[in-house]
Amino acid sequence: MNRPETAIAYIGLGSNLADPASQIKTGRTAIRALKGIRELAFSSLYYSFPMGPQDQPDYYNAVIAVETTLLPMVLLRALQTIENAQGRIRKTERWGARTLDLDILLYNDQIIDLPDLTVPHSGITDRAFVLYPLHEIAPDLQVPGHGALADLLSQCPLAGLKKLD
Ligand code: ROI
Repeated sequence: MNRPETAIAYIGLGSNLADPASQIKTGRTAIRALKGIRELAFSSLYYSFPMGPQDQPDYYNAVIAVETTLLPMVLLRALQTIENAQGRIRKTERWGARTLDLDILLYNDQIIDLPDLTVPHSGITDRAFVLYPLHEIAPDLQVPGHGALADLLSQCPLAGLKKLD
């Protein structure tokens, strides 16, 4: 049988509820356990103040790089299943607290614009908690439509982001 084509995807992990550091760890384990996914790299854990509404706990964030045979929408649904398994409750409020948020940041050099999925993720250009962990594991990346990751990072203040390990 032919080997299925693989892609390299970067996934952002974020949590600010119910022991965020262990939510991220459990999320990583669940991603690694998915069929059709192999972990290539995992960033340090980062701590940051909430972006958006301030009346919520601080966040922990990380980024994982994977090699995958899953197509983008299949990957998205698999990640949503993991979010739900970790008690994610989707509220009507935008930008509220969450036990686990998994975002596809990049999928090869693809630009995807679907109702449920935008790649590169919109936060990639100006969110320190996305850019810094991503740059840690992939310093030479080009972000389709936005140029070199290193240039985006150099324009993005740390804004209180702290690397934890
Ligand atoms: N703020 C931080 N610091 N980290 C996040 O992962 C994060 N995720 C979000 C919003 C609510 C926008 N703020 C965040 O979805």
